[in-house]
Amino acid sequence: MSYETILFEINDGMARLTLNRPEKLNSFTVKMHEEIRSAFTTLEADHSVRVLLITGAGRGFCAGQDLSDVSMTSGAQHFDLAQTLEQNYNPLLKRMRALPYPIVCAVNGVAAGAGCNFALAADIVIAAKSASFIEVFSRIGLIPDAGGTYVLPRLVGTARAMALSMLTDPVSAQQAQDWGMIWKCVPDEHLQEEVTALLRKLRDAPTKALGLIKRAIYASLGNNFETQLSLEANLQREAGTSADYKEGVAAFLEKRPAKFSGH
Ligand code: LHQ
Repeated sequence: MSYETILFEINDGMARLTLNRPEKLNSFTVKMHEEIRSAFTTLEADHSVRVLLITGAGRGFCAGQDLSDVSMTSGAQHFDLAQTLEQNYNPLLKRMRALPYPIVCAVNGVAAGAGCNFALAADIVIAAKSASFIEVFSRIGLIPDAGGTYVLPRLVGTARAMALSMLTDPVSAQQAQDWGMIWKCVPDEHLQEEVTALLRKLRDAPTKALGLIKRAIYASLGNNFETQLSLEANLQREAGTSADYKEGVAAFLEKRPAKFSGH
């Protein structure tokens, strides 16, 4: 299928979704949401995929909601923003959580508003040194959405989450790395090669285990210790029945590199 606002391809177990409205810093429109939905439907049906990359075309990653897209932001007095979130953003964030393999976000430039929180919803975030993260919402009288008020305090603590949301100061990629808001930041000229290496490593990993790790770690944010220990036991039971567990142990004992199938 060909798209107008995104690029989407699946190759060799690796899926790549590129937000592609560079002249508007890849801000979200209704059309872009429709196309992302369609890409996710493809991803959910294609069991060959073992890792997803999300990135942006051009100098920005994503400037959040396109404020000129009247179908979502109309100046009409009674336009219901909750409806826009329930229809477009929230289902996307839930689908990202539910994908049973890692999502890497390569933040190539500014990530603002819903674009910032969309990036932070990925499982591993790597950013170019020149990129920045801005919880820009209160500049236009809104609160952080797209999961921001959930994920941000968990990543950086309430003090920073509060100030970033109220003051809307940009966070540099370096600062984001130092605060533990993202996995790492790399020099701009190394982003592509670092991302390619990361994607290959994740693609060749025991995918089933990575999917279970994702479930366990996200569940831990809402669980108490006892519940989490039980969950670990259950998920480990599942991991222990995988072909990749057998292969991992055999490869260790035979002193050879493991060749994981993802099953
Ligand atoms: C844009 C945008 C943009 C349209 C840059 N829209 N054109 C959810 C539910 C429903 C409604 C409301 O919101 C939400 C969630 C949200 O995401 S709310 C937050 C929406 N986003 C923003 O408020 C960010 C607006 N953008 C900016 O503040 C700046 O563009 C940043 C700081 C991201 C980057 O600044 P610069 O690097 O100086 O770039 P620029 O401002 O010159 O932008 C380049 C072009 O992109 C420019 O167009 P032009 O035709 O003048 O070249 C901008 O108008 C356009 N653009 N963001 N969100």
